[in-house]
This record gives sequence, structure tokens and C-alpha cells, in this order.
Amino acid sequence: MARLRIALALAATLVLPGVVVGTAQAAPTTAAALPPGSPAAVNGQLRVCGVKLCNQHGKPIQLRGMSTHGIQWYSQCVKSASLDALAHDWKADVLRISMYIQEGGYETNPRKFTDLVHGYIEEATKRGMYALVDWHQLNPGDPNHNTSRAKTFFKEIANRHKNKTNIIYDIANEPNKVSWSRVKSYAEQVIPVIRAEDSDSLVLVGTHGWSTFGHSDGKDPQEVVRNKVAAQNVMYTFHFYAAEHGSDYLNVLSKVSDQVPVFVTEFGTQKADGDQGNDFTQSQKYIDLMNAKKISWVNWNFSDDERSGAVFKPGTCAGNSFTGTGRLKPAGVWVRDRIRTADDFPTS
Ligand code: IDC
Repeated sequence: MARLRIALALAATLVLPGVVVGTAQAAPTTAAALPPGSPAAVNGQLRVCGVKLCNQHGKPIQLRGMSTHGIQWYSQCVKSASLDALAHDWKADVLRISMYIQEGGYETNPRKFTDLVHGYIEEATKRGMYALVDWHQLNPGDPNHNTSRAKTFFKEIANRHKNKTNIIYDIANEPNKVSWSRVKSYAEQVIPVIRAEDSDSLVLVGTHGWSTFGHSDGKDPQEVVRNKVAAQNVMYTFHFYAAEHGSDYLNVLSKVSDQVPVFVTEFGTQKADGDQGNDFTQSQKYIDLMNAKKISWVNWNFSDDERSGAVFKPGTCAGNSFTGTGRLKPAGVWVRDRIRTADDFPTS
């Protein structure tokens, strides 16, 4: 009750038109900005508990949601009508904001892309979703190429949003052609910058071999398990594309998720190019495993790109019709159903 009164008093002083602004003195809450009953309001501040993700009541939960496409290409798909559909029709718990660094992304205009991300975090918050901020490094694969950029970006993002309970930081999308020790070293430079601003939010760390714990590179996934990142409240990411990544990848996910906390921040029902035919049979095996173990997942991608992995038919984002299945490709129909499945969020 006392907490509620403080939250309401703070909300009254902090709410500006459409934006919740934290101050240096503000107690860590912006809970009033989250719609009551929404996934982020019900679950609150997330914490790693053993190898699981737990909500504010200390109970293991699974979050499900969608990733944007690269926001340098498909920001037109991230607008009021599409986000309303994602939150209320798809009933997503999490929006992954995919900000590429290269390929016309952050490095070309840090101010513009940082501001875009700030805006999307507010939009996710208004709709009661977790905002997963994805530092989408990809090529070059060594995240150390972008360390100073990452520090600048995450310092500002964490400073602005530290009082929110619905922010998740992913510091490296898919390290590749790089050793685990180099990724770990990068993580141990960037995480303290985030922690200096925001001491308690969840941080996700990509793994080598395009976030497969090295498996795509023929490395032993136990390397990560034996040599964990020196930080608290951290999860490791695993990615798969079901039409290409069969039972060996599934077995890796199954094994490592019993050993360290794992978050599937990206997967597709196609091949790794995000295109061609869907393998819904293999995809369902992953879904079943992730449900059974309460592994949170995010699907690629919430756009109208022509590839099969983009959920909307080309041209959809020019309009304002995003609800239902009429505008969806087969992968979209399939994954919407799996996101809409009732959540199991303990409330005490
Ligand atoms: C793809 C995009 C495509 C882009 C390419 C290279 O769909 O438009 O040209 O990246 O940037 C990943 C990556 C993700 C990929 C996706 C599908 O995280 O950036 O998107 N994928 O190929 N890992 C495995 C697959």
C-alpha cells in the first residue's frame, strides 16, 4: 500500500504529456506508467533466479514477443497501430527493438538512432510490454569493434530509463567469427557502464557462433558454462532458425538452459537467411522445449519485408491494419497463435 501511494505521488509529479521522465532523486518506480494488468505491470522488475527468469514475486516466468526488423530500414512498421496490435491483439509481452550498428544503423547517426530507441521504449511502456533494447551488431562479428559506441549508447539509455521496471538490455546480438573470451571481455566492459546507471535491470549477452554458445562454429558450448561473465542478473542468448537448425541445436539449447540462464532473443521458422520455406514441425519442437523450461523467446521479425520471416505481407506497413490474420504471411499466423496463448504469470 505504502509502495502504491509513493508510486502514485511520483507519477503525479513525473508525468509529462506522453512521456515519463525520471529525475536523479526519484525513487526507482514508474510503475504507474504501465497499464494495470499488462505483462510488464504484472511481472514488474525481472530478476534472474538460478537458471530461470523470475518476476517481481520471485516466480519463474516465460516472456514471448516479437523483434522489429532493423529500425534503419523498417521504422515504418513500428507505429501506433502496429504496436497496438502487437500488445492487444497478439498479446505480446516483449518488444525487441533491433538497432543495427553497421549497415546504415547507429554508427551513421548516433543521435538519431538513440532518440528512435528512446521513443520505442516509451511506446512499449505505454502498452505494458517489456522493451528489449537490442544492440544489433552483426558484421563485423567481434563486438569489441563497437565497444566505445556501445558504452556511449547504453550509458544514455540506462540513465534515461533506469527507473522503469520494463527495460531489458541486450549488449550483443550475434557475435561471430570471434572467441568466447573476446565476447566475455566485451561484456565485462559494457555491463559496468549500464550498472553504474541502472543497478538492477536484466542484461543479456550474445554468445559466439551467432548466439549459439559457439555451436555454429563447431565449438563446445560448455566453454561459456565454464567461463561465465563476471556480473549479476545476466542471461545468455541463443538463436535458431528452425528450417536449418535441427536436433543438434535443440539439444544444445536444452542442455545449456539447465546450466546457465538463457533467453532466446531471436528465432525464425525458416532458414538463417530469414527466408524460404517454414519448418513448423521443427519450430514446434523448440516451442515445446521453451514452454516446458520457461525459456523466454522473441521471433524475427515484425515487418512487411518480402522475406518469409517477416510476419506481414509487403505493403502492410504503409497502412493501419495490423490486427487479425488477414495481413499475415504463414509464419505470422503461426507465431501470432503461439504468442497469444495464455500467459502463466504468478501474481503473488
Ligand atoms: C537479416 C535481415 C536482412 C539483412 C540481413 C543482414 O532480414 O534484411 O540484409 O539481416 O543484415 C540473424 C540476424 C538478423 C538477420 C536474420 C535473418 O540477427 O540481422 O536479418 N538472422 O537472416 N541471425 C540469423 C538470422
